[in-house]
Amino acid sequence: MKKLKRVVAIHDISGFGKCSLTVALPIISAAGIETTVLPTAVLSTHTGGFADFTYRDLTEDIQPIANHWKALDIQFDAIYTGFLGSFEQLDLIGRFFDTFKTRDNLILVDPVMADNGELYKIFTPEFAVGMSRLCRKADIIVPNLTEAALLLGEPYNPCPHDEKYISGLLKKLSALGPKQVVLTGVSFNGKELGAATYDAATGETACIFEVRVPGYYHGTGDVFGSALLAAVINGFPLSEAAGIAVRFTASSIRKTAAAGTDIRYGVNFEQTIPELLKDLGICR
Ligand code: PXL
Repeated sequence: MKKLKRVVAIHDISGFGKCSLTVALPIISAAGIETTVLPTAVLSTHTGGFADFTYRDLTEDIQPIANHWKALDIQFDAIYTGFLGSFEQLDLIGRFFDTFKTRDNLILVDPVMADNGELYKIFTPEFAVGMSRLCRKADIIVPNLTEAALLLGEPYNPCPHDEKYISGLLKKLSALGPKQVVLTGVSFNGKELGAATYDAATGETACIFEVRVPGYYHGTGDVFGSALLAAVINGFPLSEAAGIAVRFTASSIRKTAAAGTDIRYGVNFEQTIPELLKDLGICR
């Protein structure tokens, strides 16, 4: 039997409203990858559309947890970060990267902080600058278009875009440090939505689209990032991994729309896991 690959997922736990660790853990585990979790905060719900959510910041626990894992000589094939719970966590996670980065593993940073042209209310503009610094240490980053603009210190341009603009963004983001960039929420015509990829090693850019389902479904960035990482760890090249993640996310959204579920509740990724495993070549 081959040894399992191991990922550490560093995101919050939002108890209700599927996103962050409540999607990363099941999706990555289902793809046959051991998933260690480092929770950055515990909330009653995510912050996107629910009033009065509780918020327990776990900043103080990060370093002791990292120290314990280091003492146990735990190693990771990938480090996957998403929603960070405080400004201080940017530095702590940067240190975590320095401690657990090896020549063979990869760091995937999803710079979760903004969408639709706006920073999430709990973050400040300084957080975006700190996130840009953290992204320099990553091998792969997965920003949406709003996060891409913030990382580059540029104004946000709403959809639709053209190929020249997207390819320019991809290359500028890669120039920050990460060799591979996946931009989400890309659309050239408003009817189809998907992702664009850039691999600095080959100079290749690619775009993958599915028909857009109207409405802003919560947690889709985390569903996408988790499936992308699962595909990369399973050996798929970046553009193919992004295709797998786009199909998985779009199919999960379609099922949620068909069920008429509140868009704040998260998407029906659970019913789409069999399709993901087929796409990954794990099941027939
Ligand atoms: O899906 C991104 C995300 C993760 N975690 C929390 C959030 C959000 C987006 O709003 O609020 C707590």
